[in-house]
Amino acid sequence: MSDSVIIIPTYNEIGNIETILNQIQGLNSLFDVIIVDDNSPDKTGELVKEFISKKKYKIKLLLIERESKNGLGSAYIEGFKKALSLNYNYIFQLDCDGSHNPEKLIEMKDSLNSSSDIVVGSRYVKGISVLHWPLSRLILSISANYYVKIITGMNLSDSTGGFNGYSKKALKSILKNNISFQGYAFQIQMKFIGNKLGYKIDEIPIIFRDREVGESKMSINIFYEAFFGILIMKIKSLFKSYKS
Ligand SMILES: Nc1nc2c(ncn2[C@@H]2O[C@H](COP(=O)(O)OP(=O)(O)O)[C@@H](O)[C@H]2O)c(=O)[nH]1
Ligand SMILES: [Mg+2]
Repeated sequence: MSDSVIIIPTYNEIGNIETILNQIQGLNSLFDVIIVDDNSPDKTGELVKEFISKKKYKIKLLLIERESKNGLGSAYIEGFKKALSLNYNYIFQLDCDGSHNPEKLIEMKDSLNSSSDIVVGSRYVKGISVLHWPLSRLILSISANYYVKIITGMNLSDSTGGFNGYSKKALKSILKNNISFQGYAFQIQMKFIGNKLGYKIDEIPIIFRDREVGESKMSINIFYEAFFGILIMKIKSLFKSYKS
């Protein structure tokens, strides 16, 4: 067992799951993987089960199966809790769709090991490193990040991204607080609480590529949740203290 684990939520990622696991296994450093699948109609979960039963991978691979599509945030919470119960020191998260290059995990782990408690893979820390996204989606993402910066006061250039890592201590205390969001707001809320609790956040430049296989689960509801939810989260934070 490695001291590090990657949580990967999946919903209809049959065309991507093998590629990402191959990439993770090919890294020079050892990372275990926990997949959280929401009973994907395309049978992503079944394929992972087959990988496990046939021992296709040398890395430790775990599958959490949930009954139905229940949102990214709650999938991550289940994966994070499992990782903490297994006592991993470093817990990472990334999308299954090829947008996040696992090679960056080595640098992210170094950061957690030496100087930070939370590490954020950032598309906007060094200009804009996004490939193949339609201009409309890029503008939305950049505007969202400005909005979050203004509302929350966090000094982060990419708070909506899903390529992040946490030390065991930071993750444990963040999860003691109520994490209520599901989409981009979830990614923001995790960092917001971490920041409130005084954990050191390091941003590492990443190159983000749009998925080539499968479909995005981004929806207008996820956008609304982020837009209004973050505002409410900020107002509530003025009257509450966070548990560490
Ligand atoms: N388990 C689970 N995974 C999800 C859910 N929604 C999205 N995902 C996964 O979360 C990751 C990011 O989702 P994606 O659709 O690529 O969002 P986008 O990158 O914002 O367009 C992918 O690995 C998806 O398969 C969900 O409700 N449940
Ligand atoms: Mg994606």
